[in-house]
Amino acid sequence: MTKKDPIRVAITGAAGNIGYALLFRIASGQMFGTDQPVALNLIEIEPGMNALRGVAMELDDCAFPLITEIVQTSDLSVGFRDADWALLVGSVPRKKGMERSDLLSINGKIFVEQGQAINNNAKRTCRTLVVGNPCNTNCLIAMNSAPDIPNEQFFAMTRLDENRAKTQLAQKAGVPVKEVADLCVWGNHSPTMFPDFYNTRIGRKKATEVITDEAWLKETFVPTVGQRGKAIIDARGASSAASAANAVVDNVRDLIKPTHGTFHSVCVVSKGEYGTPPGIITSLPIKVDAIGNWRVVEGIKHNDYAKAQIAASNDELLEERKMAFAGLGMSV
Ligand code: NAX
Repeated sequence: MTKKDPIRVAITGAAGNIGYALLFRIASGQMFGTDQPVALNLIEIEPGMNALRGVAMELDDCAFPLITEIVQTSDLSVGFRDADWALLVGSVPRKKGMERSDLLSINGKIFVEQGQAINNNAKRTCRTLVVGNPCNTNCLIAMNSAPDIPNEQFFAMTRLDENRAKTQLAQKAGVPVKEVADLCVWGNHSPTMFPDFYNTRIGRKKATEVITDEAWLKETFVPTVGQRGKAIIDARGASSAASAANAVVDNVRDLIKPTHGTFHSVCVVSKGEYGTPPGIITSLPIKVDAIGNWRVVEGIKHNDYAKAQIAASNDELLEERKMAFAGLGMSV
């Protein structure tokens, strides 16, 4: 067997809650495969560096056979150097008294710097997945700040929303979650997202043939998925971490191997598919072919209700772009 070169993965916010749940899964081979060596570039801001040292010590103490190197840094040019993947998890949370426009522009600045650092230091083939919120707009800003890297290599995460939605439908239908497929969450990773139950399959049937209570689907299922993050904070006193890390693993794994028989929700740059505004980062149904190229699944039909839901979420993304770009002096 030939020895594989390591995949270099840069992770921001590496000492945070999601980082702590994510690193060990990458290091154990769950993201790239159990025969794929991995080098980790762990990036934190200066106040997080001590905690990061502790996390790196724990990674050492696992003696993971796949790990070839662990870099710890607050210097973005070191952190993104030669990266094959950039997982942008760290961001500034919304604090009391902060307007949404403030949050967008504070994070906007971070993602300008990170996009530029990816552009100047990572491999040309580097793929970037943005998790830190507001993830769609942060991804758009990073993408626009990295002109030498193709736009198609930038993604933001709605996979956690897809996973949440699948489980809600499976529990309602009383079937194992693996029976639920073709569930695309459309739009923004925010409460306006639309988990499209009309085109979802449960087993061999349409979800709406298995769960015939359309009022429950519209009035309970859709808001439950949209508000799930808040429900977890209310119950746990902390935001989703292990499930978010799990979604990052699912998302990357399903972008590097061919998709068979279904599709997944990924936020990608719109080319106007399904009437979405071109140029924004919006969640669409994505399939990956045998040579690793992704494409938007065609031919999905939406009724007027679904169209209105998707349009409202994309309008919110246009508004976010307007606010963030105004704060950064960027133009569309
Ligand atoms: P934490 O506050 O636990 O950790 C964030 C870490 O990022 C901290 O260690 C902080 O020092 C670091 N950080 C902040 N700014 C940074 C920068 N400029 N460069 C490098 N590191 C930086 O948050 P955590 O629970 O890990 O969540 C991280 C982000 O994920 C948040 O923005 C959160 O809103 C977002 N989420 C996104 C989800 C999604 O589905 N897209 C779901 C889960 C989560 O809510």
